[in-house]
Amino acid sequence: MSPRRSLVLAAASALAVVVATGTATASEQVPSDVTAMAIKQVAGGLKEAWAVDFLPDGTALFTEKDSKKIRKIDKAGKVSDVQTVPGVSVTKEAGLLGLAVSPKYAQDQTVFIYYTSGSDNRIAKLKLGETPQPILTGIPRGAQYHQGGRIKFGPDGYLYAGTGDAKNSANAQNKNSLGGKILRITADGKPAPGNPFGNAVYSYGHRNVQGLTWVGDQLYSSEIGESTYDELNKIDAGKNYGWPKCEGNCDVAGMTNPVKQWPTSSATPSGIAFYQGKLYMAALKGGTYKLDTNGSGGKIYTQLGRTRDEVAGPDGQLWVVTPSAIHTADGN
Ligand SMILES: [Ca+2]
Repeated sequence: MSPRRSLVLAAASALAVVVATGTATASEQVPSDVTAMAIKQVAGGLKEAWAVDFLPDGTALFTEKDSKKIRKIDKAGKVSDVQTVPGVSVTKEAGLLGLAVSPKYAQDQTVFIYYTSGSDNRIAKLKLGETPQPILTGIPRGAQYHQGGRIKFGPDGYLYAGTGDAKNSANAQNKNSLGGKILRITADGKPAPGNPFGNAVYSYGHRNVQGLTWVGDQLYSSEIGESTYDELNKIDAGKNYGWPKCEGNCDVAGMTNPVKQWPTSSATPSGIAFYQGKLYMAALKGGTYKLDTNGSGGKIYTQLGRTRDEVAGPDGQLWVVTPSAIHTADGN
């Protein structure tokens, strides 16, 4: 157990004793905000922070959707700009979205980004400070909404992307459209070998996927629903996750139900992470869901308001991204 975690537990225990005995007020014996001890803000004043990933030296890179900037937090905690990405179109849900560091960064010094252009959503690769080179274009964009945007490397070494239906729900069931899908590609933007339909599509029937993570080799995704149910899905190659025929659970042959569903009024899920045995799912309706892989659990960190991304950092911390700030936390 970390010293800080022990301290938090000790403080919580002290508070419990105080409450139980009534011999002293909380302010006399414990810090005024026990919860705050487990969460530390590492960047603030951000312009729609969207994704974070890490260089091998521990530097955190993050995107700001609205400023179109890649920025960084160095090991000493200093926040600075890396570069502004050209050609990014910003609307309600469009802009500079996902970011993933190459798992071979020590050899290739390559970073991948997902962003909205004037005509599409696209994935590009770059060396920091240099002009991004698109590797996959033609992911449908919506005027304002349903852009998807999460990218992550899987344990198989391929790059996965969650896309949106671009407000054209027919895209989700069209295996020749890159919209409403989870994609799986090589570092050159080609369909990964073994993909179920011979193209970039890995799974389909999605509305708007903004969260991807793995528990061992098993992929999980979050999905934002229309007006009834948001979803946590267990993703297998080639499966149909139902949209637009199904939103949440339904009984239609050939369509796969979510592991768990929540009312759209409480979730609107974005990034997810598997950290210390639990799934952490960001919620744009506020707080972070802490879940077992069967979806049971509830919200923590509600004091942070809207959360956009969750990442298990190489420093052993859970990184929690809100639109305006990035925090490190212990997951409790
Ligand atoms: Ca579904």
